[in-house]
Parts: sequence; structure tokens; C-alpha cells
Amino acid sequence: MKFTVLSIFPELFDSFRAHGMVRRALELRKIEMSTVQIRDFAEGRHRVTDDRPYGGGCGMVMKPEPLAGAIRSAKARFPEARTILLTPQGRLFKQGLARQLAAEKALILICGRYEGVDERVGLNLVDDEISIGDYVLTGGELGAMVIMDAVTRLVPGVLGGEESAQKDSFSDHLLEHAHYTRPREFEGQAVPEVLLSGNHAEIERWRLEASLVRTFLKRRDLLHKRPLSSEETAILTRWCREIEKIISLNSAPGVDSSPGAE
Ligand code: 4HQ
Repeated sequence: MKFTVLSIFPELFDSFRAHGMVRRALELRKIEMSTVQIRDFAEGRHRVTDDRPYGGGCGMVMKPEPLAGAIRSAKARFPEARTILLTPQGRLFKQGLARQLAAEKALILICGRYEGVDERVGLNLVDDEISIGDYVLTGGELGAMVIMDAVTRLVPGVLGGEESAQKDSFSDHLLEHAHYTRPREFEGQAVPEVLLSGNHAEIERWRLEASLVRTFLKRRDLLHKRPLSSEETAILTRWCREIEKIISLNSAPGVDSSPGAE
């Protein structure tokens, strides 16, 4: 995967490049990451990249010519690249889109500043508009990092344990089960016994149940988006029965189960 980022603050990407899985992917040559200084494509002694909005109002707008120059230069280097503008008006970035992008050969990520970019840049030079969420950033750079981060870990050969990106939260629309490491007891809290048992079938069953229940409690909306396997149906049915048992036992006539009643 070849990433090219267009920004007036390319130095923002220095520490991003220099750490963690992104750094490893770069070292392994599974990804490339280059930046283009948009200002280099601006005219005049001051290399101005912004101007006042037609129609008046506060804030500045990114001038179209420097951006168009920077985009054309990046496209000339990577003609096969998908060109993406970071903007709150774009489609929401989700794991499914990360997977689609990971299948591309190259991505050009355009980061605006100020109030945004001149509308006319989008028409011919941008393939896709993406938003990382419904909030307003001061620039597209963090969005570009979010996209590159999520895509990098999906690039084949990046993740050491090849299956771990696949098994992740969201790949199956479930939240991750709880994770534990040493020590066996931490501040009075023990690790669930089954995880120490060495019984891998049981451990997998526990993890599926933990994922399902956690998703039900924290992100119920995710469960409406997917079919349940027969094993999952069995787990949820068992929980249902347990809850029904408690309800019927405690709602017997004469039993006051309101809080505080013993
Ligand atoms: N921007 N997801 C860049 C965003 C944004 C988002 C606002 C984009 C400012 C100049 N980018 N402009 N949300 O808030 O990607």
C-alpha cells in the first residue's frame, strides 16, 4: 500500500511514522508513506494557500490552485491511486471501508485546513469524500492518520499474527471479549478460571459468550445488523432462560422485590 498525504503541516506525520505497527509496516516495506507540502504548489513570494470566502463571512478557504497542483503531482506519481478528501460531509469511516481501502494499491489523502477547500477542487480531482466522525476538526490530518492506521493493520503481512486483524472487534460485528494477562490476581480481582484451564474449546466458547453479552450490554445496535449462528442463538437463549427464572422466582405473589426490601 502506498499512502501519499497532502497537507500544509506534513511534519504532523513524523511521529506517526516513527512508532508502533505503522513503523514496522514501513520497515517491512508493506506500506510506503510520503507527504506532499501543498504550499510548494502555491504561487508568489509568500506561497499563500488560503483566501477570504466569496460572499463574505468569517474564516478562510483553501485556494484551489495549490491543492490542484499538489493532487496532480501525487496522481502523476501514483496514477492508480484512489484520491480521498477528508471532510465532515464524506461518508463515515467504518471497518468495512477500511477493508475496501486496504485492497487498493495506493491512496492519496487530501487534508484541508481553515473552513475547508474550494468546492471546485472536488469535482474532477477527488474520487471519494470520507469523514472519520460527526465532529469538527481543525484539519484533515488526524483523519488521514486514522485511515492510514486502520488500513495499515489490514495490509497482508503487517500484523505478525495473520489472523488477529480478522478476529478483531467489528470483523464479525461483535465487540471484543475481555482480555487478561499476568498476574493471575490483580488488586483482589482474579482472571476467569476457564482462561487458565488450557481447554481451548472451552476458552473459545467463553470468549464468544463474553463477546455476545458485552455487545448486548454496550452496543445493542450491532446485534441488529447481523444474523446469529446457532451457537450464538443457544448462548443468548440460555441467558434469556436464566433471566426468566429469576423473574418468575422473585415475582411470586407476596414477594416485594422493590429496592431496599429484604
Ligand atoms: N474536517 N473527518 C478538514 C473534519 C473531518 C472529519 C474539518 C476536515 C475541517 C478543514 N475530517 N476541514 N470530521 O472535521 O475528516
